[in-house]
Amino acid sequence: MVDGRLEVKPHPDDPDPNQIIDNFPAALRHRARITHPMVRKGWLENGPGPDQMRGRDEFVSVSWETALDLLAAELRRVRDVAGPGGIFGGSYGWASAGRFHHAQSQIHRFLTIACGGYVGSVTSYSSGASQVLIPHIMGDYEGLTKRNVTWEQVAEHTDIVLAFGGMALKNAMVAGGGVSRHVERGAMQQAADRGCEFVLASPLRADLPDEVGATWLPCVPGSDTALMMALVHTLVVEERHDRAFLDRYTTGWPIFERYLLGETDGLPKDAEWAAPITGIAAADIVSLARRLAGKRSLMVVAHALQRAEHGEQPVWMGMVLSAALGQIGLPGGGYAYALGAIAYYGRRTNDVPIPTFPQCRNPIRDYIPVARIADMLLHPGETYRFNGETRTYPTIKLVYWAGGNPFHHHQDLNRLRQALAKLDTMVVHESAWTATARHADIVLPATMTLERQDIGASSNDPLLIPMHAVANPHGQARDDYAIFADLSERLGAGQAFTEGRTVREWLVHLYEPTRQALAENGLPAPNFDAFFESEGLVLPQKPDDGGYLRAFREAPDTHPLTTPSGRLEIYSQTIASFGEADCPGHPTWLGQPYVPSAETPYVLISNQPRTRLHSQLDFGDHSAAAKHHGREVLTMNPQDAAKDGISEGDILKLSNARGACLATVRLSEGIRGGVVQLPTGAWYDPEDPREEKPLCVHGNPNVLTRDIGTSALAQGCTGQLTTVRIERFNNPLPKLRAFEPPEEFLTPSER
Ligand SMILES: Nc1nc2c(c(=O)[nH]1)N[C@H]1C(S)=C(S)[C@@H](COP(=O)(O)OP(=O)(O)OC[C@H]3O[C@@H](n4cnc5c(=O)[nH]c(N)nc54)[C@H](O)[C@@H]3O)O[C@H]1N2
Ligand SMILES: Nc1nc2c(c(=O)[nH]1)N[C@H]1C(S)=C(S)[C@@H](COP(=O)(O)OP(=O)(O)OC[C@H]3O[C@@H](n4cnc5c(=O)[nH]c(N)nc54)[C@H](O)[C@@H]3O)O[C@H]1N2
Ligand SMILES: [Mo]
Repeated sequence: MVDGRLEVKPHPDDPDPNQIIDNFPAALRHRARITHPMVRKGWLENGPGPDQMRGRDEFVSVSWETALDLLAAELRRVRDVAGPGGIFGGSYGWASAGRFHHAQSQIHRFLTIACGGYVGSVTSYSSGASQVLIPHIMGDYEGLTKRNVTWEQVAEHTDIVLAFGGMALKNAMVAGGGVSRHVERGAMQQAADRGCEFVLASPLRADLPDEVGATWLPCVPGSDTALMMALVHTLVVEERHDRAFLDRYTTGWPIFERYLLGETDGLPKDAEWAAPITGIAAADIVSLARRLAGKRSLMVVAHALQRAEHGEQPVWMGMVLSAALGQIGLPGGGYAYALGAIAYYGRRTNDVPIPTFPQCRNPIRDYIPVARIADMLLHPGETYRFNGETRTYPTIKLVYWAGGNPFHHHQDLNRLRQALAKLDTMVVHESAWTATARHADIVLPATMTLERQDIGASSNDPLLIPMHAVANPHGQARDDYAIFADLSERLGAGQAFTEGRTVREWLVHLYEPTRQALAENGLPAPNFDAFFESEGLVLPQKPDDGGYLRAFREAPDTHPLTTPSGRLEIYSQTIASFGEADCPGHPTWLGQPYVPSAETPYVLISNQPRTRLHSQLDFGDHSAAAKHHGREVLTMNPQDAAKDGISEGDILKLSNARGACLATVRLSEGIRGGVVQLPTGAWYDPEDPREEKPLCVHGNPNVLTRDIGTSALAQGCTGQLTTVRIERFNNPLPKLRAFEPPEEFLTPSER
């Protein structure tokens, strides 16, 4: 703190600091922060039950005592009438960097210990399709993303990088648990200086940094599988594919090859076939295939590609392309799925455990694939397919959220509002008035990272960071831990939840396994106090050994993959056995799900925001500075704009059958024609919340996206792409209220 004002600085050793941290100073005491426990008026007056007023009602400020008494009684009621299986505690979200105050761990531990469990969720919004697919076809998902080709290897060994969806520097600014050094720009620059060629297949040129001088293939969104097939087709017909690799390390190639060559369906997947689908000239595809062959090539597939309908296909086909090139398992070569998407990829892994708050084993075995929440609430008791099983949606009475923002992460927000109306009760811990908080019945103000002590750590970053409280809690905000401790007390499980420890005592306790492992390895192992007073502790890391793919390449018989065949599965017997309707048994072009029409002529990309982490601190200075008239900025190609009579800076209305939002427009030659891009993260701000499909006046793309799974195999989120209509908005600009606690929210003393 300097003169009472918070100053934030990057780590002194960071070669390429990010500016997202500039959101902190203004956010700390912003009026969007929640100051008191609040209860929705209708819930307070009428008690729990389905209510269309959720998100449309007023709030009443209550004391902590009252809020916790009401909530404990409601949790007891739900547990008694529905059992813990009536509570949804999936509570998906990134929360904050500290490992003790990690909200997901806190809420899961609380629900397990004090409520007897909860219905949870599996997989993530990040990689819902690949997390289910990869174990069937390659093996361990974590190992593939976190212990595979590193930036060090790229800098030193790679000859050609083909990145589908790119490796945008904006994305590697962040990592769960924190990141001490941003190495991505330097590593790519070093590779380029050495002569490594970079090729970007993406509708957005900014998906690779200018420094690497990439060849840009501005492909049609959703068409990557076809592009990859045409590359492999070219390799095969020109006999440039690595037959020996395919024979030794893969299974099912002959089945796939027949499909590829058109022997099964009469349709060769060649460059001529792919050109109109992908928007990339056949000659360019053929030339690229030739440049890839016989070199240390690295295929990168961004998470984004699988956050779309049929999202499994490009991930699987990316593996097949890499296998056909024969470089998997070599330094700097093969398949680096999701490299660059988050700063904990492409790094070495730590060789000692990092602190983890124990969640305890949830006795309720029921769960949903995380992105199916609205389906679950709208269709209790109905069946759905997931990873080869037919499952039944549970009947949920109460939803409890801490550390996530479904009004950021979920698709088709107007449908989500309908789903939430079905609940008896919705509880949210939040530090700010997100739309999720506004749709809750009980809102409990939570502290921010800057207001509490913690330990920052990530399994792929060597720096263990003491996190000191630099400010007092805002208003009456409390730590999630303190809230859950008091609730546990009321539910007769106080001691079991806290184990009698204060926050400081927990930090000491959680630090101990790391300290012990350091001591056992004969390394400096400072006690907790010494660590906490230090600038941070550098942890030992495993060698850059290429992980399980390297081991498999070197000795496939003694280090088989964990797939059923022990090999890379180009054809998966397991997936085929689930049935064609779930997912075909090998990568297949299933058609383009995002076809522009007269009604919705543009394909919308809603990707990760450059100026913030998801929706977090959207009210901070750095995020605010990038908006225009307070609205999120849409990027559009100048030719498209001219055709539609749109000029730079205009206010636009984006709409489709699901909803509508406003945005301002920036014109750029760096985006493919027919495609527009609006980042995620602007807070949902309905012009008239009473309407069924109100206009979001701020620019949240999830009012437009479709709430449907990637496939019946993985049921992943499909938020990245949709189709929209765009027109100039000529009405007076509606007022922004996303960051205003409406007057009704004020306590009598504040009025
Ligand atoms: N259209 C579209 N949608 C997408 C995506 C996309 O590409 N396109 N991407 C998806 C992806 S990859 C992801 S990971 C999700 C991200 O979705 P989320 O992780 O849900 O998004 P965040 O904004 O990080 O939400 C975290 C919330 O937790 C709160 N919080 C932070 N720390 C604490 C704490 O200590 N305690 C409590 N109680 N609260 C805290 C923050 O204020 C914030 O509101 O979005 C997904 N949604
Ligand atoms: N600054 C910042 N960084 C972040 C995050 C954040 O919120 N802010 N979130 C983090 C999280 S949780 C995650 S999971 C990762 C997500 O990592 P990704 O999902 O990979 O990131 P996105 O930015 O959503 O998408 C990357 C790019 O893919 C391109 N793309 C979209 N659709 C297609 C397609 O069909 N084909 C091709 N070839 N390209 C396509 C888009 O142009 C987009 O810019 O990012 C992480 N990094
Ligand atoms: Mo994510």
